[in-house]
Amino acid sequence: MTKIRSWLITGGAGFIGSNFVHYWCRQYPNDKVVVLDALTYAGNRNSLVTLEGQANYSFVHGDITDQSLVESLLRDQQLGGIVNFAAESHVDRSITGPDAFVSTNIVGTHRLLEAARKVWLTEGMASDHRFHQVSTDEVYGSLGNDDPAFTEEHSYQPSSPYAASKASADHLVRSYQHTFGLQTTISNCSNNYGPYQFPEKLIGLTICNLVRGKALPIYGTGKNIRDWLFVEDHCRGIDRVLRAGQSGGTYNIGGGTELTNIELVQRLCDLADEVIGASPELQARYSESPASKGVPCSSLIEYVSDRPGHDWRYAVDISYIERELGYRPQTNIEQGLADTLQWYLANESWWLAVMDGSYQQWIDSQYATSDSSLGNGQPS
Ligand code: NAD
Ligand code: TDX
Repeated sequence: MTKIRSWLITGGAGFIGSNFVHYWCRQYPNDKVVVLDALTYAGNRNSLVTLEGQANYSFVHGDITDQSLVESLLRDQQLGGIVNFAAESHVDRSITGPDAFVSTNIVGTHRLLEAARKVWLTEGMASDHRFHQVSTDEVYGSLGNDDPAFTEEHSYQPSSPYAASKASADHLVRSYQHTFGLQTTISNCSNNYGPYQFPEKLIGLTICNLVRGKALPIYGTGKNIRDWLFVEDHCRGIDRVLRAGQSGGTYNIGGGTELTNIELVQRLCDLADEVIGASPELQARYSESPASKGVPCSSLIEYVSDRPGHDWRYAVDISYIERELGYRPQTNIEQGLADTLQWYLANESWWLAVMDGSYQQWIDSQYATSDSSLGNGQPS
């Protein structure tokens, strides 16, 4: 069991990071939490606004590639743990602009490791310390329909620049544990969904588009499969790893619900038809939604060109973390989707504010330049 009570949470203004900061401050109100975030397009300080002013919480606007900043935070604030959520996280963006992925995901992780090594090991500040890397199942590559789910022993076969950058970071983390004795853990999780997700990923995008009567783009055949994990379950999983995981350990965290993309979008459409259809207040607020006009939201579904190199299927085997640390997801997909839809319906000001002009331009450019010759990512 860890004795660490003071944490640097990098990328804490992003989707999973902000959910984790709320979770941690609720669970462990006496712990010190310092958030370091560069506030890229995906970072939003508003997601943490309810914590502002709390004695044990502080926010630092800065970059994880700034090693001297990280060193002084660890030293001056006497921080014994780092949980690294900071990343460029969207696969589509890694295809159009991989440089930022190399800089933040690889170089940034390396700078954090160096800062931790210097302050905790060389200067000897923290004999009990922990560097936790939040990683992804995408490092393992793509599965066929009948393949067994990814275990921790699965070889690394990343397909996209995003996945390759996360794989590199994982290797660096392991090398610092093996070579220098830094106490590290890694968790590789499946697709998260829930509140505060920037609406460029499938679930957030689908909800924000269907309430505005905008197209719901489905890449390729829509038959690619993802394993969906409610973000609060992910936070619980990381909690287990931080408190009881072995240094040098890797833990897969999955949600246990595999769906094709089209099944998932259809479920969200059906749910929105029901929820908005039953509420005159929501119909007035979201008057452009088909659900407000008695038309199914699924009428907005549009099949578009596939993502280049699109991984076919992800599925995570959670038996190791279940056996070792007692982790199990607690939120089933019905409840998780219903809660997520309710959150976006109630927080329109949050997602309208994050979807600024530059984001909309980027989305528009994706569809203007999509190339149908790139294949549908089905396994051969
Ligand atoms: P996100 O894109 O929503 O948030 C990333 C955060 O990192 C933002 O707040 C951003 O401002 C910050 N950031 C980016 N570059 C930075 C830099 N150089 N210095 C400091 N801060 C920086 O991402 P997310 O979906 O919350 O993902 C969090 C982590 O979980 C990432 O490491 C991602 O690879 C991993 N992950 C995400 C998912 C998922 O489904 N979203 C699944 C598996 C793993
Ligand atoms: O508009 C869309 N239409 C569509 O069909 C979008 C945005 C996505 N998709 C498809 C592509 C994927 O098969 O939906 C699936 C999910 O796509 P994303 O939400 O972009 O997630 P994915 O590419 O699976 O990667 C996610 O999970 C692993 C996160 O973005 C990563 O950060 C994480 O590591």
